[in-house]
Amino acid sequence: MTEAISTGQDAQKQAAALRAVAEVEDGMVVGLGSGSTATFAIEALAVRVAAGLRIVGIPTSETTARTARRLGVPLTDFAAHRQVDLTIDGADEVESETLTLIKGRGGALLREKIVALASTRMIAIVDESKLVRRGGLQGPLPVEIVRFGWQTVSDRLAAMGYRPRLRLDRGKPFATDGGNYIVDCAIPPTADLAELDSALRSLVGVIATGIFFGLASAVVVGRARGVEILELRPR
Ligand code: A5P
Repeated sequence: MTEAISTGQDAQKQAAALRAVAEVEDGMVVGLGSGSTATFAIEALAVRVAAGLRIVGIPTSETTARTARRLGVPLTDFAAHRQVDLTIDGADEVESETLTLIKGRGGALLREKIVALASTRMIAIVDESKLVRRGGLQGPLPVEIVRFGWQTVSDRLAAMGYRPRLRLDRGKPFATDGGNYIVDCAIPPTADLAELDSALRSLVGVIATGIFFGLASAVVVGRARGVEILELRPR
């Protein structure tokens, strides 16, 4: 029997996931995030479901839907449930002061945002390496764009100075679950993320950006010595 070796980072992801899953209550509609940290949450949820917890999940990607089905977490969709009680999802970066998230480097983006927007609460779960002072500077900002004329959308982003690069998968354009493309952009270090999100979304052909502004109600951070919960301080 082989056993996966849990790295320190994985242990932190798993600890954050377990803490967030403790917030799930009987009868909830739960948004199921995408990525390695969210997978730990689905696994923890599956254990609770096997023990009798009654919930239904709305997956944020086809990969997540497959994982949930394999583990026995019942799924639903927006046709049956318009409102999600609690979404638990990972993030690529978390601004520790504002709880603004950068997401989408794993390729699930638009669906994650739709589920987050439909959620009463969203808990982001991360290991401590994801915490930053300013978001969008540790890596590119994913921007989901339509396929038709993507070159022209990309040209306009380039003219605005964002140095877009079409994301590739084995030499071909990477397609999201919705069949769209992603361009990874470089953003200026001084950019106001809320304004940038709005400016990018105003371009015809841009569908969504990886800036999740005002969506996380809390962030659970797995740290070497346990978990920390970040919530916005009242202004
Ligand atoms: C998926 O595209 C992303 O938004 C993920 O939430 C993000 O990439 C975090 O993934 P990990 O938990 O694997 O780091």
